[in-house]
Amino acid sequence: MLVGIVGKPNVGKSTFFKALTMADVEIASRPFTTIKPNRGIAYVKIPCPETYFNKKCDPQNSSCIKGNRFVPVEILDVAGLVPDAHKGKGLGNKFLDDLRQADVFIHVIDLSGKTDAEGNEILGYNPLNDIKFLENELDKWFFGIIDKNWSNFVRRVSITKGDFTKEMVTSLSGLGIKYEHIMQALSNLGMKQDELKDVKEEKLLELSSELRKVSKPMLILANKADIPGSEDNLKFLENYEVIVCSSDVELALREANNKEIIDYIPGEDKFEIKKEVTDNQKKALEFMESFLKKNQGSGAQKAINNAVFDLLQSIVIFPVEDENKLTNNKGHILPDAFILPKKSKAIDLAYAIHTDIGNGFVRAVDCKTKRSVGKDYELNNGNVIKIHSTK
Ligand SMILES: Nc1nc2c(ncn2[C@@H]2O[C@H](COP(=O)(O)OP(=O)(O)OP(=O)(O)O)[C@@H](O)[C@H]2O)c(=O)[nH]1
Ligand SMILES: [Mg+2]
Repeated sequence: MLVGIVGKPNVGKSTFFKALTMADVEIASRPFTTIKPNRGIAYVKIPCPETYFNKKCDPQNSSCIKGNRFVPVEILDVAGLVPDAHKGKGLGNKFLDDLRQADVFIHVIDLSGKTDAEGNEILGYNPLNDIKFLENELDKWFFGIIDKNWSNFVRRVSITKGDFTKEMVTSLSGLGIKYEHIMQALSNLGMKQDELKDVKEEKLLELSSELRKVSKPMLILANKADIPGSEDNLKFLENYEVIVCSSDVELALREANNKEIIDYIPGEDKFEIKKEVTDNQKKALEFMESFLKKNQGSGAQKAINNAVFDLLQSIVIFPVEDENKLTNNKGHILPDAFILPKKSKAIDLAYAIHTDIGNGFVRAVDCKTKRSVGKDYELNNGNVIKIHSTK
């Protein structure tokens, strides 16, 4: 699973990325600080089943802090996009190709309104402009790729007489477009599959835009909300669901936590001071404390969770090999956490663990209820599952 961070320059994309990954990346108050993409690992947060079972876990592919399991997802931070990027302005939009395989986008905007369309300092900029232009640039990017392939692919289907939609999936797989995305886009546009053959440019633009929306759903991160007056700009964004965030606060808290100045669990709306602090540190911590209280957290953890669990409709499952001890074959308790699509079945988990385990599937056990279940058992977020297999 890949989460892509997009937005105009100088809004805090790399700050958000750094806060989530703690990777050492460049941050500066000027446009185009990031040129080459930053790839890293962020973590979604869910309750760890160790609490339910009253057993201390020993995570192997994830980590656990005080009953909170943090499960890795890949995240990519790219250069800033400016209006008319598709015509080559700024750094152009070629670099978006790094995001072709992204499953979801987090669009970072500057809620404070202190950066213009190109990321230069200004006062009173309406952040609604950020949303409109970015959607347009992403659509043009998608259209550029789809349009380039379209005539070739219409010709190919007319020769092979193959299924148009299936051919389209093959031809667009580079953009991470799946069969169900095409069906969803057609349905949203009220189009039938047969109409695809005769699509003209204007309709193709519409179709590209719809495919962009369904194959890469996007959430809006209203960043820099710690800057006084930012909240006034929320009124411009009423038609959008946004997550209010201060990546700066999240980054400072995680750094203070790493230095053991405070005890902070990402996503919480509070922290504890562990050491004696200077007056300046105290002031900064008090400010951050009030930001967390007011916004139920910094917004950064909420954003990554929302992208993965709400927009992408994912669940986390904990497979174990020993259903009584809840261990793997090395004795690690609740070792792994797998991210799967919502409505996944026991058999899907078996295949996610290993093809052989899937092929040899006999039954599964839901370790919370101790119930034996079949391959069609629909999994729920947080389930702990043992798969019995002949392999
Ligand atoms: N007050 C405040 N400043 C922030 C926040 N997030 C980022 N900044 C500042 O905004 C400036 C730009 O941050 P970056 O993370 O480099 O922005 P970017 O979007 O990656 O910029 P480009 O790579 O140039 O596209 C820096 O001075 C950051 O310290 C925030 O939440 N609050
Ligand atoms: Mg950057």
